[in-house]
Amino acid sequence: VGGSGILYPRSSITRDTQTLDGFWEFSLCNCTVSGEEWNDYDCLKDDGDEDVELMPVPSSYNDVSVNATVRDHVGVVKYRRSFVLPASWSNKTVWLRFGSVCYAAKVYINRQLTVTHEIGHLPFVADITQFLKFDEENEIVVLVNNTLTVSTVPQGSKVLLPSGRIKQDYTFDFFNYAGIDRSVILYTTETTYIDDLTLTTTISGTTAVVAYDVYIEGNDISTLTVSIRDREGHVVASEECDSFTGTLILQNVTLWWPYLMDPTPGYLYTFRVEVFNAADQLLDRYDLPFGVRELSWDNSTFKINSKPIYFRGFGRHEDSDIRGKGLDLPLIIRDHNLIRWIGANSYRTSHYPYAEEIMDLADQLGIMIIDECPAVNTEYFNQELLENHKRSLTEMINRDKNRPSVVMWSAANEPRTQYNESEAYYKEVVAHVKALDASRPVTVVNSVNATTDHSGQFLDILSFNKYNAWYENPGDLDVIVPDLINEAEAWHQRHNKPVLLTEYGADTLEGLHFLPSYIWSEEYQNDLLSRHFEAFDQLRREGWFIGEMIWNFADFKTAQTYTRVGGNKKGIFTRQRQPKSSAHLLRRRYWALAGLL
Ligand code: GCB
Repeated sequence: VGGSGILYPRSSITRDTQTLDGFWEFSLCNCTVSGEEWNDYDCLKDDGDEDVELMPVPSSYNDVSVNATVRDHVGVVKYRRSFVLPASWSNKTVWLRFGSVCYAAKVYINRQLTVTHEIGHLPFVADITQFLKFDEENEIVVLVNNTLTVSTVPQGSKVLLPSGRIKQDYTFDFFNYAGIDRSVILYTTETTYIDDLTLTTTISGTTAVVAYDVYIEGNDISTLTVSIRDREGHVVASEECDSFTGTLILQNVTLWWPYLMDPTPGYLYTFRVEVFNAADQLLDRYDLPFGVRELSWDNSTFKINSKPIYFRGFGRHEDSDIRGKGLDLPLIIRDHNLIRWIGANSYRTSHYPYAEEIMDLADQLGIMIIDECPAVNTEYFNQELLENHKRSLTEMINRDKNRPSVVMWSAANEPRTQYNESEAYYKEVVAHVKALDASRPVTVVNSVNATTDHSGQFLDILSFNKYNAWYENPGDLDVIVPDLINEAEAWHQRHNKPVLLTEYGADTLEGLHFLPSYIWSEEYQNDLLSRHFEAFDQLRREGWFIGEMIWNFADFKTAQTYTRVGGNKKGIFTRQRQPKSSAHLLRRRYWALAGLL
C-alpha cells in the first residue's frame, strides 16, 4: 500500500522537475457524457474530426475563446501536447502531477490510460514511468469533463433547453470554470523516495517540539535523517532517526505569527528529510517549509500561540478576466499586496481549496486561512455524495496539513442544514475531518438560522453568512444592527461556541453614486459596511464574537442571471483589483482593529 503523499514537487539534489505548462492543443468533444458513462468514455477515438485551437495551461478554458460554444460547453474537452525527456531521466521513476483539473480528468500517455481524477481544485499525481519513451517524443492527452451531477462536489444538474441544447445548471454563485487550471509538472525520484511527511508543532515557553511522521516508499532505505534550518539556512536541530516518527526540539524558537501581530509575521523554518541506502548514497531529499505555532480554542475564543485572534478578512475567489480560475502569478501577488495594504489578517478559500502557490504566500506573509473544501450549496444528501465529500476533505487535508496559515477547516459552504438528513451527514463529515486532523478547529459555513440548523452541535467554531439590507430587507440599513446581533447571539446561545461572520456585503457597481445612498451604489456599500461595523463592535464586547469577513475581496464572474450585472459585484475591489470607495473605509477599520491606527 502506497502512502497518500501529495507533496509539492520541488527540485532538489535528488529530484528533477520539468513543467508541461504552455500551449496545448485543445478541442471540444461533441458528446454529452453523464457521470457513469464517463467511466467508460474514451474520446481518443474521436481523433481527427474536431476544430483544434491553442489553449494555455494553466488557465480555465471558458473565457479564452470568443465562442459561447466553448464558454458554455457541457461535457468533455480534449487537451493534447507532446514532450521530450532528458536521457538522464531514463533510470528514474517519473511522476506526473496536476495542481488541479476541473472537474474530472482522464490522462493518457502515449495513448495509454495513465490516471483518472475527479473533484476540481485538488492535486493528483501518478507514476508514469512505464508509459514513457526516452528516444522520441511522448504524447499526453487529457480529457476534461466539467459535468456536475447530484453526487459531484459541488453538485449540479443538466437541463435540456427548448433549442435542444444541454445546459449545466447549478445553484452556487460563481462561474463553473473548467480546464487544466493549475500547473502540470513532471518530476523524478528514485524507486525509494519520500512519499509523505506530517509535521505538528507544540510550544512550551521558548521551546518548541516538532513532531514528524515520515512515509517512505520503497525498500532500499538504510538511514533516515531529519533536520531543521532557520530562515538564514543555519541548522538548528537534526538527528539520525530510529523510526519514521519522532520529535526534534527547537530552542529559542521564532514563532509563526499572523500579519500585524508581530514584526516578523509568517516566519518559516525548513524541515529536511534525507534517505540513504546501505552504501550511504543519498536517495532522496525533501525540504518542506513550515511554521511553528499552536492553535487552541474553547467556547468563546480561538487562539494562536495562546493569544486570542479576531479575524478581519474576506471571502475570496480564484477568479480573473480571461483566465477564470487559472493560476496567475502576477494576480496572486497583487491580491496579497492588497490584502496587506488593507490590513486584513485572514481569508476563507471560498468555496474550494486554492492553488498551492497561493497558500505558499499566505504561509510566508502570515495570512490566516480558513481552508474550505469544494462542497458548496449541498442540496440533496446521498451516500455517493457523502463519499465524494469525504474524499475531497481527505485530499485537501493531505495537501494542506503542514501549512501554518491553515488555522481552520471549513467542511462546507451553505449546505441545506435545515433538513433532518443533514444531521447524520454532517456528524460523519466532521468526524472524518477530526480523524484526519485534530489540531485545527472545524467549521461549516451556514446560511440557515441558528434555530433550524442541524450542524452546529458538531462544530468547534460557528460560522454564518448573512445579507442584511441586501437579500433580506434590501435598502433598509437600519435593520442591520439589531438583526445581526440577534442572529449571532442565537448561534452562541444555542451551542456556547465562538461565532464568526463569514459573509456580509452588497453588490456595488463601481462609479455608481447616489446621495442618499441607494442599493448598488458605492455610498450604499459604505453605509452597509459602517452599520455592520457598529454591530461587530457591540458583539465583540460580548466576548465570543471572533471575526468579520466581508463578501467579497473582488468582483467575480457568475452564471448568467438577472441578479448579476457582469457577475457578482460585492467586491471591495473590482475584478481588475482596483479599490472601490469601500476599500478605503475597510482599510481604516482593519488597521484600527490591528491596533495600528
Ligand atoms: C452566499 C454565498 C456566496 C455568494 C453570496 C452572494 O451566501 O455563499 O457564494 O456569492 O452569497 O453574493 O449571493
